[in-house]
Amino acid sequence: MQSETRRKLLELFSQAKGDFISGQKISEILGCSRTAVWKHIEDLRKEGFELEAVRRLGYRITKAPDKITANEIQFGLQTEVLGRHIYYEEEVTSTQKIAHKLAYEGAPEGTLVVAELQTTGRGRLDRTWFSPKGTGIWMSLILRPAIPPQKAPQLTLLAAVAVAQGIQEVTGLFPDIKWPNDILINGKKAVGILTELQAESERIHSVIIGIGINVNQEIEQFPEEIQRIATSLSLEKGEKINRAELIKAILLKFETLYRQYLQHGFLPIKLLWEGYSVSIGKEIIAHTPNDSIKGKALGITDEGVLMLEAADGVIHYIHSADIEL
Ligand code: BT5
Repeated sequence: MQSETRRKLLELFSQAKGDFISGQKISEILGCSRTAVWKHIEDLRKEGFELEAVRRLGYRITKAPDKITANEIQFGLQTEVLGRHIYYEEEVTSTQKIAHKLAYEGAPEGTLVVAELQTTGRGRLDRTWFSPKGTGIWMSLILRPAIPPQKAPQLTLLAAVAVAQGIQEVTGLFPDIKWPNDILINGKKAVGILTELQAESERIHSVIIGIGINVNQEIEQFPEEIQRIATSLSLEKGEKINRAELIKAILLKFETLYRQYLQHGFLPIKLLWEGYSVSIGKEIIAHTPNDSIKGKALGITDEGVLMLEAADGVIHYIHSADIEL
């Protein structure tokens, strides 16, 4: 099916919100014959959509497939900017890499790169991010905010809140955020976020927000070295979760928070972030590339920097570290 026709058809079903649409109406809107409509419906079935067909009433979608192609994500997506351009691949090295290239070539704000499998998914400091096929969400979002480069880390925290809110809405689970970029469920890591910049000294060209979410993995699907620290949403929830639904929810939360941020600054985001934080008020150890500092996490500054009070009363301002709880 031509992608434009398919997009229109999915849009129609999306607007119908689960109600039937008559074959007649579909053929009028798509500008094709009833036989062609029937063929399009068969194509959707082959792609994994479940459709009900009832004489005189028409067709309705009863279940969307657990795929995360542009169509599945855009089907019912309520955002205006985020995810309006989607670049989907079955297999990539890293969605970050592709997003960097697209951003450099001028891709518009909100462009989303998403893949079923990453062969060399990466974390911070060139660490590996395990991204097995078909079980998780591996995506990178291109933003072009008019903010100074030093404020970009705030967007990591904003992303964490958006993902936490999205997870909470779709699964009912209660996520915790571990500063700066991990989301934990019941103490285990389910999400990692990686923020990268294309910038000059004073000006951001683009921010690439990489989000990795373990959605439907079983525990054996994690490499042994992370089985004790990692989890997936389905393991915690006890049932499989539709990935496209989760992406849509996260994009909508993200867009709302991002608008607030651009209009009112970081403070509203900070307050929401604190509501999810597990580290604040606790004794923690911050491992930085040169040092490990033990102390009490007092909170984050208005810039998103972690404040740590060491035993000698000195307050350390931590811009980037791994936190041990
Ligand atoms: C992160 O790094 O947590 C950021 C991860 C970002 C991944 C996304 S996926 C889409 C986009 N494309 C990419 O290539 N990356 C982004 P960090 O805080 O450095 O944590 C990395 C550490 O988490 C590793 O050293 C492992 O210990 C652990 N880890 C690796 N894969 C994991 C997984 N799937 N689930 C939980 N923990 C994992």
